[in-house]
Amino acid sequence: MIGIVMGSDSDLPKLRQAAETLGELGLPWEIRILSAHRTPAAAMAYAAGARERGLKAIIAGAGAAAHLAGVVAAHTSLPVIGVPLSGSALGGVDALHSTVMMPPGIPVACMAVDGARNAALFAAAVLAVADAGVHERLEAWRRAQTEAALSKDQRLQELGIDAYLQQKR
Ligand code: RP5
Repeated sequence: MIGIVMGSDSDLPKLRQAAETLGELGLPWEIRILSAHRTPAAAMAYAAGARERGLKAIIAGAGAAAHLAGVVAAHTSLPVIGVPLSGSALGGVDALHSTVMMPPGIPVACMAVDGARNAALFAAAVLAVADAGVHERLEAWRRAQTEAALSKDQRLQELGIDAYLQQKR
C-alpha cells in the first residue's frame, strides 16, 4: 500500500495522476487531504502511524509554502516522495524550493513540479528492489511506454506533420 497525501482538495486533480499510475502498476493506494499548516496534528499522526499500518512509501504533494512532504518525513522513516505543485502566484517554484531543500538528516525525494506520475513510478521503483512482482510490472509498464513512443514516431513518418497533428486532436 502506498499513501498519497495532499495539502488541499484543490491538489486532487494533480495527485490523481499518481493514483492512476499506481493502479496501472497494480499497487494499492490510499489518498488523504492532510495539511502541514491547516491540519498539522492529523498530518503528523498519519505519518507516525504509516509504517505500522503497512504503508511502504508516502507520496506527498503540496503547493505554495509546501511543508507537507518535509513534515511527513520528519515523522516516519518510510521513503517520502515529495511533489511540489504549481498554482500559486510563484508558479510552483516556491513549493519546489520548500520541498527539495530539506535539511541533512530528513530526506525527501523531490520530483519535478507537478510530477505526480513520476512520484508513483519512483515509489514502484523503491518497492521493486525487494519485490520481484512489482519489478516485473514496472519493467512491463516501461516497455509499453517505449512501444507507444516508437509507434508515434512511425505514425509521424507515415502521415507528416499536418496529418499527424490533425489525427491527434
Ligand atoms: C497548499 O496550499 C495546498 O497544497 C495547495 O496547493 C495550496 C492552496 O490550497 P487551497 O487554498 O486551494 O486550499 O497548502
